[in-house]
This record gives sequence, C-alpha cells and structure tokens, in this order.
Amino acid sequence: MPNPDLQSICDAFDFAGRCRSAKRWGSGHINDTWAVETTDRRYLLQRLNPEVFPDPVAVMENIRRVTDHLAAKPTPGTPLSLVPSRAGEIFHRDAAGNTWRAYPFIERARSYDVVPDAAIAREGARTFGQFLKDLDDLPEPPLIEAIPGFHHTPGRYAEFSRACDEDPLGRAREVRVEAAFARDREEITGVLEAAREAGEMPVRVTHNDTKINNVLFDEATGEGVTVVDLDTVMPGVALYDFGDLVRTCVCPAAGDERDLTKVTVRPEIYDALVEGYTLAMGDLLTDTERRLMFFSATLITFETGLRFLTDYLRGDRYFRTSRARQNLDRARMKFELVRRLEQVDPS
Ligand code: ADP
Ligand code: GN1
Ligand code: MG
Repeated sequence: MPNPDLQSICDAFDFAGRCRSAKRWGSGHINDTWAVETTDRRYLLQRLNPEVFPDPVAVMENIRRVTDHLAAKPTPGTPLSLVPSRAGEIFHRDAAGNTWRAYPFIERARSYDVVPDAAIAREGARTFGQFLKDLDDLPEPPLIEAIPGFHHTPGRYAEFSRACDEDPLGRAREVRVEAAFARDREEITGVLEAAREAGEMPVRVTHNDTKINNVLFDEATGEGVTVVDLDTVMPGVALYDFGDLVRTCVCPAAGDERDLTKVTVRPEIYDALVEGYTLAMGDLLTDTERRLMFFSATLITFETGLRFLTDYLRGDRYFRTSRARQNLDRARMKFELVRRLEQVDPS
C-alpha cells in the first residue's frame, strides 16, 4: 500500500505523549506493522489486511475477548492489551476504510524467526501451550471464525487443485514437479479432520498461526513473555497449533530458502517442543492428540506449502512478497521439509 498518513492515524489513538517516529516492524506476511515512538513510550500499530480479513470487526471483537480473558489470568508475563482509539473504540477506521489497531509495545522482549536452541523451542512451546490452557475456560459464545476453513487441509487441497485447473497466469507448467508432489499426498489431508469428526480431538480456542515469531521472549532471561498475532484466534484443534510450531522451529533454514540442502530436521528441537507443549497442556491433550503430534507437523507443513503454491499460481495475491517467485520458493522449502519429516517420522 502507499505510505499512509501515519500522523493522523496515531492522532486517532489514545497514545501517551506526542508521536515522534514510526518505523516498519516485524517480518509478517499479512498485516502492515509499525513501531511508533511517542515522547513517552512505544506502541505497535497495525493495519489489518482487508483482503485476508474481510470482517475486521469480528477479528477485533475476538481479540478484545481474548485479551480481556488473558489479562485476568495469573500467568506470569505481559499479556497483550489493546490501546483504545480516542473515540473509545478497540480499533480506528480511516477515511479509506482501513482498520487500524494498536498495542502497547512490549519492551525488553524479542522474537525469533529461526529458533537458536532447544531451550527457546521448549519455552516457545510452553508459552503457546499455556495460551491454550488459559483460554480453555473462555465463556460462551464461541469466537467468530474470522477466516472460515483456515486449517481445513482438504479444503486447502481443493483450492490448490482449482488453482492448477484455472491456471490464470500460465504458471502451472513451471510447478509440475511440486504439483505432482502434492497430488501424491492428497490422502493425508483428511487425517486430522477425521479424528476431529470422530470426537477424538476437541475443538478449543486455538491460535492458528503459531509461527515461533509470534511469541515474545524476555531478552534477559529467555522466558516467554506473551503470545502475539491474535488475528486468527478462533475455534480449532490444538494439533494445528502444535504442528505449525514444529514447522517453524525444527528447521534451521529460512522459510524461502532456495538451497534445499539446508532444509533439515533437528530432532532435539522437536523433543523440546513436545516437552514444553505437554508440560503446559498437561492432561488437556487427548491420547489421539499425543499420538498424532509428529504427524501434525508433516500435515501443517504440507498445508502451508499448498497455500504458498496456490498463491503463486494465482499471482501472489495473499502472501506479501519482496521478490519474484518468492511464494514458489516458500512452497518448495515447505515441501522439502515435508519430505524430511516423512523420513524421520517415528510412527
Ligand atoms: P503479522 O501478522 O504481520 O505477522 P504480528 O502481529 O505478528 O504481525 O507482529 C509482527 C512482529 O512484531 C512480531 O513477530 C513481533 O516480533 C512484534 N510484535 C508484535 N506485537 C508486539 C508488541 N505488542 N510489542 C512488541 N513487539 C511486538
Ligand atoms: C501468515 O503473518 P504471518 O507471517 O504471521 C499466515 C499463516 C502462515 C504464515 C506462513 C492470517 O502468517 O497462516 O502459516 O504466514 N497468516 C494468515 O509463513 O494467513
Ligand atoms: Mg506474526
């Protein structure tokens, strides 16, 4: 998007002090994020991606309920809290119809795009597990499904098939190898959904975007401070969260790495993730969930690869890119990781 008038956006929020500067922040693929510095403190300001979130009011209402609920829990750390607009709303709508929201910036904390060691993996998993546990008693009604079918892998596969058939940009020829890889694995897409339908995996309040860079860690102690990126918190199953965490932690390579020899699986990181997640979730996890933990990583990695490949076929309309073929490289990296996970699958 063109540079927005950030001064007037900042003026719309109930910030302490006068705005001094704003700089682009984070490495997310969806929203636009700035760290805003006022004369008093910092804030994290975000513009929601309108193509991804057609109902921003539902997203913000979910976030309000979740942050209020978490703020009342005794869990150590710093829970996220929304900064109200000067009009007293939980978001600000600008003249162009964009939805903006702000959080106090959590200082002396950091996120990791690539996990450096097992201790960070364990703590990240524990923090995500605790997040689910704390939301287990969120009062009715259920949160709104802000993106219907977000982790319905068979649905993601169907979208991929459609994109191959429609091939609006003539890119299908270029991805024949990847498409064949995907077709060979169609049968795994329904495994978690079948367990859910059989009642073996409860539908809970889940995060649904558990990339490791969505946890903030205390810079000094390495302890998990809070879970961020709450746009997709909605009803779901815990294994999609756990699997996505494994996807973004076990491999030391970047998400768009082109040298696929760097795409490896670090078993000690996987073990640390299981330890941290089960420590926090305790007896909330069912036997079926425990049994399918490793598989969930393969499945969600496959699903994410499908999503990147679909977006490449459709002209890179969903995931932000900074160079040509980046979504194809992201898809290839994910499929290579699927291959590696299949090789070490203990089941
Ligand atoms: P995106 O949806 O684009 O991934 P996020 O909400 O995850 O956006 O924010 C991007 C990055 O900004 C995060 O990975 C995290 O490092 C950082 N971040 C998010 N919220 C805060 C906050 N309240 N305080 C400090 N840093 C934050
Ligand atoms: C997106 O914005 P970010 O990078 O946290 C996406 C996730 C994908 C991820 C892949 C709302 O998350 O589902 O797994 O990219 N978020 C949405 O890197 O689609
Ligand atoms: Mg994020």
